[in-house]
Amino acid sequence: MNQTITPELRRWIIEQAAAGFPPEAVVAAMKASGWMEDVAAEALETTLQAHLQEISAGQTIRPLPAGPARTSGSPAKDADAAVPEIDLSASPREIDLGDRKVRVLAALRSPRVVVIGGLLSDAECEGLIELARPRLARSLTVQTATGGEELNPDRTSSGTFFNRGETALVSAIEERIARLVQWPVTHGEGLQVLNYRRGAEYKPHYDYFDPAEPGTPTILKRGGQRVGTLVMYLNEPGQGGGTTFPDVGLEVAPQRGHAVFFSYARPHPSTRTLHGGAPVLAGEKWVATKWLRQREFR
Ligand code: PD2
Ligand code: ZN
Repeated sequence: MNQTITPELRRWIIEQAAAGFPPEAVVAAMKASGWMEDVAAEALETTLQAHLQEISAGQTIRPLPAGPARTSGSPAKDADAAVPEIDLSASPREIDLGDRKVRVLAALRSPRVVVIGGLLSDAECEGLIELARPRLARSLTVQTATGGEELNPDRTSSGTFFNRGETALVSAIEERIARLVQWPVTHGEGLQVLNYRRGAEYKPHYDYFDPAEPGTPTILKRGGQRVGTLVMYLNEPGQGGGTTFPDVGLEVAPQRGHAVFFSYARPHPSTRTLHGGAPVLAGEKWVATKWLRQREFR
């Protein structure tokens, strides 16, 4: 079957989303009418991404809620669909963040991935590692079944969290990130620093909280969903340790001071933001991760 996105299908997808149907329901309806699931998910994602771009470019005034129907009185720009975003509208090679100029090394539209060079100086990378080293503990992940935390065998790194603004260095980095991704400092979780030894990895996962898990509503009370991630490389492993995006066959090489940013407007695999930390084959790997929430994270 030739499965192309016709204007009629595009209109239908937008209507479904505008009526408040969740992405899973739209994909299920497309599957029921003969679409293959991955093709349907991709059609949904590209259509909604393009529609959001049109809205922000002022080409249409039609609001488009992604997920639950809008409650009256909420702002015209759909808060649920808003995501952190690096401004690439002028195809910049370099972005001046005030205290530092960074380079745009590569960008992908779907999934939204941007690779940034020179976000952190060598001294900042060293500084974060030395702050984190004495407080490393085996990494926990948020347990969506309960909202608590658990040791996760898929994640063999050690790590620690900093409070937002915990030191002047942490604060300067957080403010630079906020300017880069145009998202308030207050909407970010505390920086997490991770250390992977040889053989350690972080198996592919999504960073958003699974809406189907019973613990998710509790987690979402604090700042809503995660909508974006910035992974910053603090050193260079001898070999391995790239950040992979299996859905699109992308691997970002860990280079000191560089960062990979990705965003996800919906907590759904159609965002194609499945990603992992490939095993470290030689040496060790240090990263700092900033997760961005929909709303203020207190
Ligand atoms: O260290 C990484 O490359 C990595 C990969 C996947 C980090 C994260 N996820 C994360 O911190 O969420
Ligand atoms: Zn991750």
